Amino acid sequence: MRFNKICVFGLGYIGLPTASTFATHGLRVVGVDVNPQVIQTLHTGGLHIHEPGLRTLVQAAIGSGNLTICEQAEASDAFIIAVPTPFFEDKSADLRFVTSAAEAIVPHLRPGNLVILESTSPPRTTVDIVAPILQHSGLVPGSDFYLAYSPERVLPGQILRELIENARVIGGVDHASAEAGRELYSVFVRGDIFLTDATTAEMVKLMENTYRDVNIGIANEFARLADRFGIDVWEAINLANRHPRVNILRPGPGVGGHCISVDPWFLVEAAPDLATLIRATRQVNDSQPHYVLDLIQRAAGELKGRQITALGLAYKPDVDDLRESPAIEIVHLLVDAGAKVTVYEPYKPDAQLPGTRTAASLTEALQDADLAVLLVAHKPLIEAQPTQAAAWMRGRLVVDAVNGWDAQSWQQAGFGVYRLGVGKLKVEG
Ligand code: SAJ
Repeated sequence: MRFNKICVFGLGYIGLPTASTFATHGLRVVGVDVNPQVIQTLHTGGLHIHEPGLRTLVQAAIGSGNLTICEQAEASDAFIIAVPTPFFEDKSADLRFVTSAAEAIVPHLRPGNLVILESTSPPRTTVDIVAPILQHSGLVPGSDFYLAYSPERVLPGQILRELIENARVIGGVDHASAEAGRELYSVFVRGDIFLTDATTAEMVKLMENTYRDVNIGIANEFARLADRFGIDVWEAINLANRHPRVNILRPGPGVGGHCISVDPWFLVEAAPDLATLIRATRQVNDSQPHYVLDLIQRAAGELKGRQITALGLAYKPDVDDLRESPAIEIVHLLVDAGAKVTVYEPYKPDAQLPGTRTAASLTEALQDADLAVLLVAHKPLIEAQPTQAAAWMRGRLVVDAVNGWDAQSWQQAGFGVYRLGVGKLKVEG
C-alpha cells in the first residue's frame, strides 16, 4: 500500500467520518479544519455534528493515536478534500473552500502523492479548477502525482454504514489516478468500486441528487394536482407505484438539506440553456413551503394572532440537521403572517428561531395551541396521540404536511384535519 498517511480537509458530515474510518483501519490521518471551534470541540472530546455511531468512531480513531486533528495540513501520501460547496445568493457555486484546500496542499505536494476531491462540485471542477491550482507546486497531475474525483453518496443518519457498504465511483484525470484512488478506498470500502474519468464522476454525483430532486418535485406537483381534483395523492401514489416501472417519491413541505436542494443548481449554472427541467423542478420544490402555508391558511383562515405550533424543524425525519430545512422556512412564513408560533424539534429541543417560542416537549408545544402543523415525520411526532393533543390544545385543527398522522383517529378525537395533497372531498372522509 502506497498511502499510509493521509490528510483530510474538512471535518464535517463527510470528512470526519471518512477520516475516522481510515484511522480505525490503520492509516495515519491528519484531520484539518479551518474552523477553530471544530478543532477545539474535537480536542476536548466533543462532537460538533450529530450522526448515529459517530461519537464512538471518532473516539476510537483519536484513542488509537491514528487520528490527529489540527488547523494545518502536513506532508502526506494522500490528500482528501471534503469541504462544503455552498452556493451564492444567485445560486452559483461557491468553490472558495475547495480552492483554499487545494492551495493548502500545494506546499506539501510530492511526486507520487494522491489528491482526491470528494466535495460535490460543478462539472469539470477537478480538471479546470483544482488541477491548475495544484500545478503551482511545479508538479503535473497525471504525470507526477495522481488526481481524482470521488463523490460521497452516504445518507445522513446512515453515514457510517453507507460509507463502507455503498458502491464507490472514482474518476481519475488519467487511469493511473483512478487506480490509485481504488487502492486508497479499498482500505475500508466493501461495496463495488467503479473507475471512470473525473468529469464523469462529478456528473454522476450531480445526476443522482438531481434525479431525486426531480422525482420529489413531481410528487409535490402531483400533491397540488390531487388537492385541486379532490383526491388523496397518497392513495394515488401507492396505486401508481404498483406499476412495475414506477416509483414516485413522497410529497412534503419541500426539499431541504445541504445536498439535493443545492446540487441541481450546479447543473443549471453550468448549462442554463439546457437544464430547463432541472431549474423548473428547483422552483417547484423551493416554492413548496409557500404551498404549505397556503394550506394552513385554507385550514385556519386569518393567521394573525393565532397560536400555531410547528412540529419538527429538521430537514427530514429522524435527524437533527436543520440546514436548508423547508420546515424552518414555513415557520418564518407563519411568523411573517402574524401568527404566534411555538416550535418543537424533538431532536434539538433547544433550537431557537427568531420571533418564535421554543417548547422543550410535545406537551409544552401543544399547550393552548389553536392549530398544530406537522412539518417533519419524526417518529416521536407521528406517535402523538390525538386524544392527548385534544386535552392540551385550545383549538381542534391540525395540518399534516407529511402524511404522518392517521386522519381518522384525529377526526375521532374531534379535530378538523387538513393534509397536504388531499383534496376537500377526502378530508371530510
Ligand atoms: N424528501 C421528500 N420526499 C421524499 C424523499 C425526500 O420530500 O420522498 C425530502 C426530505 O424530506 C429532505 C430532502 O428531500 O428534505 C432530501 O432528503 P433525502 O433523504 O432525499 O436526501 P439527503 O439530502 O439526506 O441525502 C442525499 C442522498 N442522495 C440520494 O439519495 C440520491 C445521499 O445519498 C447523498 O449522499 C446526499 O444527498 C449527499 O450528500 O449528496
